[in-house]
Amino acid sequence: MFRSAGFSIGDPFEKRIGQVIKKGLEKTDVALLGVPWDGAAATRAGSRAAPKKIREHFYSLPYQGGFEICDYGDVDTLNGDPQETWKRTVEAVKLSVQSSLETLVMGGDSTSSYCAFKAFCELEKEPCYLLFDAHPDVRVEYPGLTSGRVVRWIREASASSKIIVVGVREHSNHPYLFTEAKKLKVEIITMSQIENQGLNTLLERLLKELSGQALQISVNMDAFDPSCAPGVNSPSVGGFYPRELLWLVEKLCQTLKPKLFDLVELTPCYDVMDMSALLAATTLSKAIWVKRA
Ligand SMILES: [Mn+2]
Repeated sequence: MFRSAGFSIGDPFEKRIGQVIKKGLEKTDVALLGVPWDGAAATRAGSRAAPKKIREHFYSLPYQGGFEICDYGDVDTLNGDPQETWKRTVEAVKLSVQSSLETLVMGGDSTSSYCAFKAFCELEKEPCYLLFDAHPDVRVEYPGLTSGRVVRWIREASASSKIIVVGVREHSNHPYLFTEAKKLKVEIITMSQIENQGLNTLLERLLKELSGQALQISVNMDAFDPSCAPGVNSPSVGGFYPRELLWLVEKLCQTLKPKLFDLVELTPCYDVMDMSALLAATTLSKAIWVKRA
């Protein structure tokens, strides 16, 4: 007589992720972890609401089978206390990576990705960091907290890790940032390069550069074009269309099997009819590579 909350489709042959996902902190194939914190968002705040919003859509996606999934919940973040929040995030991600084959982290601002990387460095020697982002995030200084320095911090956390940022738009970044990236040995692949060379060439290059190494993949939602993902902290036109980046994420994850995947800077209060939230949830689903026989 009653239907469970959140599920309006009653097809008995269908299972949604929300119907099979476990809760708590048990050993699992795929772990889901939220970081509801946006204290470093210098422009459009609101990504603290992202984990809740992404869950809503992620739980409603059809379960494809072949893996166990467990929702570890959200990090107990502290509004106004970045140091303690980051410390807790590092600990939570570390525990999650140790308890699963693959951890999916839902930010939060992009400092969630930095904390995830710090945790990963405690478990793996010089892990690679592949980021999809419109910006290189290597600012030298900035008044107050900003997510615009995250890639610089990642370099500081690991001097020799391979760091690649894909999808950067020249028109949204000052030229000095490209010089800084070079100094930091951060490889930048711009959207114009991708436009010229095509997606297949990009995929081949990334697979070649990253195969056989411990890897974290991060998707900043501003990597997508704002026409498809308006609900982000720092929109930049000329980005990936959903089909392109979903395809790349799926191919990369199936082959490289990253232990850690994060998605950051979805800002639900700037979204239009949840289109960015649904895209975020779908991106996470494409990142799942665990497949049991
Ligand atoms: Mn960005």
